[in-house]
Amino acid sequence: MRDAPTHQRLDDDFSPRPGRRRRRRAPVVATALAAALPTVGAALVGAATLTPAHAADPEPLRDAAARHGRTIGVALSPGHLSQPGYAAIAEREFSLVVGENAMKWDATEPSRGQFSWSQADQVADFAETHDAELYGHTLVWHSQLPGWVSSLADPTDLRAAMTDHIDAVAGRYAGRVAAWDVVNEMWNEDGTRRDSVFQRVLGDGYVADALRAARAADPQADLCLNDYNIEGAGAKSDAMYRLVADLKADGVPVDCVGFQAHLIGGQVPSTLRSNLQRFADLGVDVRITELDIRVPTPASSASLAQQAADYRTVTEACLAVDRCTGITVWGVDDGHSWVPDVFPGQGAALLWDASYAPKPAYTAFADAWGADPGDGDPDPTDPPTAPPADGDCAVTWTANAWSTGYTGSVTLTNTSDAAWSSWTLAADLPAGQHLDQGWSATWSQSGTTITATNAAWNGTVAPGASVAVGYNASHTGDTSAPASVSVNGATCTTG
Ligand code: 9MR
Repeated sequence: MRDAPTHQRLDDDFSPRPGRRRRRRAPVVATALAAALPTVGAALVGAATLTPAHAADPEPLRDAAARHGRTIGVALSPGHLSQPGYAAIAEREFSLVVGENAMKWDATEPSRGQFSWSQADQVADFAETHDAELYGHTLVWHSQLPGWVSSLADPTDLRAAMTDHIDAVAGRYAGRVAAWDVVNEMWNEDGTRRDSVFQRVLGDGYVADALRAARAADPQADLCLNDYNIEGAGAKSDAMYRLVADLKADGVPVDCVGFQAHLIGGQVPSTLRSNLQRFADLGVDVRITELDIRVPTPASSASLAQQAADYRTVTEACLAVDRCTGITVWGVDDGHSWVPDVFPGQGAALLWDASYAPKPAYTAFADAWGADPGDGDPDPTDPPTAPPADGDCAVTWTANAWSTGYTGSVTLTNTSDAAWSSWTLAADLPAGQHLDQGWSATWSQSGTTITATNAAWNGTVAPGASVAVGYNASHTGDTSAPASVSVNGATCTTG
C-alpha cells in the first residue's frame, strides 16, 4: 500500500494520492498486558505447567520483522489450508500473503471477459482475517497465460485485453492490495526483452502501458516489476535497473522492484546487498519476493547448514537496505514447493520440512530477524504471565462407540484472557477404558490418567480459540466421558 514516504521519493509527481496507508507496521513493543492480567490469588493453580510465551514457542517471524518496520510474507495456496500444519504456520508467522497461483491470468480470466475469483478471494480474505498485507501476483506475465491471450496478434486488441484484465483484477482488489507485481519476468538472461506475446505484438512500451493501467485501476497500490536472476549484479539486473531509471524519468508509475530469489544453496550472489541498494537509490522500494534456496535431495545436514547460512545472508542484505520492505518465502514447507517438480533431485528449499518441523534454515532466518527463540531465557520486555485458573478452559468430549471400543473427540477452548503457548490436557478415564492411540497431540496413559500434550503446530491457542484432538480407546461397557478435565493444571468447564 502506498504510504507517506519515509524517504524522499523521486516520484513526487505521482503523489500525494488520496487514501494512502502506511506500509510499515509500528514496531511491536511490550504492552500494558501485565496490568490487564487478573491478580494472582488463591484460586490460581498449576503454575508449573503454563509456560510463558518466550519459554516455549519462538516468537512469530512477523513480530520480529515488525520491529524492523518490514514484513515477512508467504506464497499461499488456499487449497492447502485444509492441512492443519500448513494453516497453523501460515496463520502464525507471516504479515504478508501472496497467492502462489490464485491471482494469475489463467486463474482469474481463463476466457476473455469471464472472471473467476474464488481462489483469489480466498487469498485476499485470508490476508484480512490474519491481519496480513495482501500482495498481488501478477497482472502481466508470459506464463500461466490463457491461450486466448497468447493468440492475439492485433496490437489494439491485445492492448485492450491487457488493460481490461488489469482494470478488472487490480480494480476488484483496489484498496486491499499493498503492492502488485504488474509485469513479471520480462527479461532474458542477457538483458534483452523476453519474447512474450506482449513484447512481440506491443513492443517495449507494454510495460509502461501496464503500469499506467494498474495505477488507474488501483491508485493506492505500489506498482512493482518482478524478476528472477536479478538479485546480483549482471546483464539482466542492469537491464531492469536501466528500465526503472527510464520509467521514472518518463513519469511512468513504478514504485518497487521485486527480486524473486529462487536461489541455490551456497550461491547467494555476493552483490545482493549492493544491488538492492542501487535500485533503492533510484527511489523505489525493493523486496525479496519469492525466496527459496534449493539443495540436492535428500538433503544432507551439511547442505541444510549451508542453506541456513544463506537464509541469514539474504535477511542481512535486506535489513541493510532501508527501502527493502521485507522478504516473502515462496511456500510454507518443503512438501508444498514448486522446486522438485521443476528441478528433479533438488528441493528442501523452504523453512519448514514436509512434516512442518522447523529446519536449520528457519532457526537462522528467525535469528537474523532478531526473533526471540523461546528458549526460556528471560526476556525483560515480556509481560509476566499469570498461572492458569480453574475455568480458564472449556472442554467438550464425545464418544462414538462400538462394542469394545470408541473414538473420543475432544475440543479444548481457551476461555482465558491470555494465549496458551503450549498446553497439556489431563483427565481420568472411567473404569475399563484404555487409550490405544491418539492424534493431533502426544497422548499417553498412566494408571487411569491420560495426558495429551500439544503437537508442534497447535500449541498456540489464542483467547477464545479452540483446538480439536482425538483418540481411540477400548472399553468394557462404560463409554462415558471423564468426570473432570484439566488443561495446564486448571480445571475446565465441561459441556
Ligand atoms: O509456485 C508456482 C507453481 O505452483 C506454478 O506451477 C508455477 C507455474 O509457472 O509458478 C510458480 O510460481 C512462480 C512465480 O509465479 C513466478 N516466479 C517463479 C515461480 C516459481 O516457478
